[in-house]
Amino acid sequence: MPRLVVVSNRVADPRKTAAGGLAVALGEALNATGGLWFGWSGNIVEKTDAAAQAQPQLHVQRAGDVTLATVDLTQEDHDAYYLGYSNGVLWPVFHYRLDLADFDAGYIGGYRRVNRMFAQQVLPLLRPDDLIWVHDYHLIPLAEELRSLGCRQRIGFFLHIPLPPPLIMAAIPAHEWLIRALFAYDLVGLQSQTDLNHFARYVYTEAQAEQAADGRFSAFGRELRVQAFPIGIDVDEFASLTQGREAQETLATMRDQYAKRRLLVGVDRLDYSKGLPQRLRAMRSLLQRYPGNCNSATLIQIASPSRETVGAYNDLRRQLEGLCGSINGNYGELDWMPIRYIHRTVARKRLPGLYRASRVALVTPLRDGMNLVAKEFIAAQDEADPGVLVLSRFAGAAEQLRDALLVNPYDSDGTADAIQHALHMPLEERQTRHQRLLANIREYDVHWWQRRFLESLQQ
Ligand code: GDG
Repeated sequence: MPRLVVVSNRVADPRKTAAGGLAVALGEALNATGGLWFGWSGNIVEKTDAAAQAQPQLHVQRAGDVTLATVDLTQEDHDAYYLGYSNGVLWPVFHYRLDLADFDAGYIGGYRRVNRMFAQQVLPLLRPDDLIWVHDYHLIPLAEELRSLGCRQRIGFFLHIPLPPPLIMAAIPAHEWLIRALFAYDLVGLQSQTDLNHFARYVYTEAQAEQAADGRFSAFGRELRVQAFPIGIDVDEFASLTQGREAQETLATMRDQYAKRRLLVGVDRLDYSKGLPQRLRAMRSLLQRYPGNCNSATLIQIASPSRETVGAYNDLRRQLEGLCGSINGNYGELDWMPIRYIHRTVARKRLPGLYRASRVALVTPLRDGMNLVAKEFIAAQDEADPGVLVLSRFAGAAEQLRDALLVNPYDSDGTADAIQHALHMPLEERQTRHQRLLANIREYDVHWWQRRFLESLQQ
């Protein structure tokens, strides 16, 4: 197996469990080949005259057999590349939120500049037979930049977020440039069949692609393979976290506090793609339409802080605070509140205990590439008495997890009906659904994802 080089916006030390399943899986692949992981250090440096001329300094660190190489960003590059183009244009548009996109013409220059700088910095670290795997929307033009510097190695790209339909994509002024840049890769991986269909429609309608056979597309005078590789979790790692001390402690506390009540759980980054206001409205509708849940059902919603310097995220935070206040104010009792909203990050080791204590998980994004929380909830359940997953049909995970209760998150009454169904589902049906869901996430786990992508890239 050739050496693996991973490039992503951020680099994580794969030996730390806080890093999560993706870092662990990439770390495993990197470890197997003594690989290299390159990306932004997370540091922002002031631009000095000297620094403006010179290339940024490379920080190199060993993590077991893996080399971690990172670079700092200047404030200006960070604002244009990360906040501006990646999270102010690509993130909202790829999640169908044209209303939230900020098409400031200045951002794209920073996006290109940082991609070029990444290419220049990583190039001298490469060996001739390396396999390069680039991750996510921050780095779409990286292969193009590497090719222009003479890089001939195989380069694959995985998009973790959805690829929108052509007419949504076309709202981005540089949409053709972005799709053309994908054609500098040897392989592009997407999360779902839906994303793959969108890509095919785009290249047929907007780029006059000639024909596609077994995932091959020709356009812009080049050929590219595009396939769906739905990402999974490390089911065994998550199941063993569930048996850990922190998770068991959390489970015991939750069971104790909610002994006679029903617990629902939501765990998300505080992001407008996750459908949080709609979820709270569905809870309100549940209390209105099924008053038996008053004084009984509680949703614990963890909303971990994310991208707080982007304006839309602050607006969302205020909206959630208002909704929680009004629902709790209207329905709460001296000893019961329908919503427990926590705007903080909870330790990863505690999450399985919270999932296991909950009868129902609400995973209701308006659009999501995959959604790993849905899979973590399944992995953490007690097979003898499992909880029920209520899942948005707009999450990539809905293509695989057909035994969840699929909902339209924009329809708060319909979602409330599904929650009521979930809360009262007989044990036998819960077990049957859970067995099938668990079999699915076991078969398509994160190791499968990583292996399939790399095998395909090597072909
Ligand atoms: C992108 C795509 C795709 C969340 N809050 C806390 C916490 N988390 C962890 C969860 C889960 C992860 O973060 C979130 O993963 P998701 O898949 O749900 O969503 P994104 O962050 O948007 O990820 C997504 C994914 O990439 C992978 O390809 O599935 O569609 O948008 O693991 O558990 N972890 C801890 N505390 C928290 O408060 N420790």
